Amino acid sequence: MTIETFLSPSEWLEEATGPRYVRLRTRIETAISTGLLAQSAPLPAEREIASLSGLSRVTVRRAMQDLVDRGIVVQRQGSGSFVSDAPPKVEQSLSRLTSFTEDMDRRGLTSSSEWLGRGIYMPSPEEVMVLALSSGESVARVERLRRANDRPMAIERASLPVDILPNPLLVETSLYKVLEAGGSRPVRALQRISAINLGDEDAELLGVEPGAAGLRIMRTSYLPNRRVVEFTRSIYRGDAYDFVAELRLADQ
Ligand code: 16G
Repeated sequence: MTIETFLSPSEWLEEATGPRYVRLRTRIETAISTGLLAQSAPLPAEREIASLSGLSRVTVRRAMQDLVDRGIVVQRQGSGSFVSDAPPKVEQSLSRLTSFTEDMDRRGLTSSSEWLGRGIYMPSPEEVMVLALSSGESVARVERLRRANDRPMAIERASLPVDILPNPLLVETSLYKVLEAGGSRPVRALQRISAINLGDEDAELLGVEPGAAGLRIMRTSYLPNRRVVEFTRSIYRGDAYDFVAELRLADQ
């Protein structure tokens, strides 16, 4: 199928609900996530999309603007619109303790994970120290490549005390959901962010050139009783996230 036939309304426009520009945006997103439109592929011109879909130019422009705002499509002066080859840019608040799944849901993106490791292991000295493990105690690890709308965003390696996560295999989609079900979802976290250049292996997993810019994020999360519940080392694609912090004058 070509993108032209895909955008010609047989039933898709009437079957979907919501404002028409959202229906068109979703249709284009589907074309991208199913691979009909590859990364960097050109999109038909707005005028052409309007005549293919029977929607007005205003509606098409609005849908395109939304795709551009979400980082899914890029517009180049004089040469038109293209599917972005970067993952959708996600604005992440630095003051809310949320999970990857929740962050993506809130932005209308579908999260998925590829397992890099999951099980009970002998802890490293760093894990023993940060998680305050006693000698001989094992550690639960949940290591994933995380995707948004099928695009790699981050490599995440979470370590937890075994009594908090006795069976890491229970984590299928969201770690925080499993913790919540067990009454041990963290309520506070400290996060340290630093800039890095991606090594060969991480770059390959994230689908970028070796040496590309990335962010290393270390999160230590706590239960209400101040016990450390999670120690996570993540590596994000540098072009995937915008971190936003709200700043206030002291005592305000
Ligand atoms: C976020 C957290 C990570 C946590 C994960 C749980 C950062 C830098 N990291 O990605 O520490 O383990 O969410 O996500 O934000 P999940 O519940 O979707 O598995």
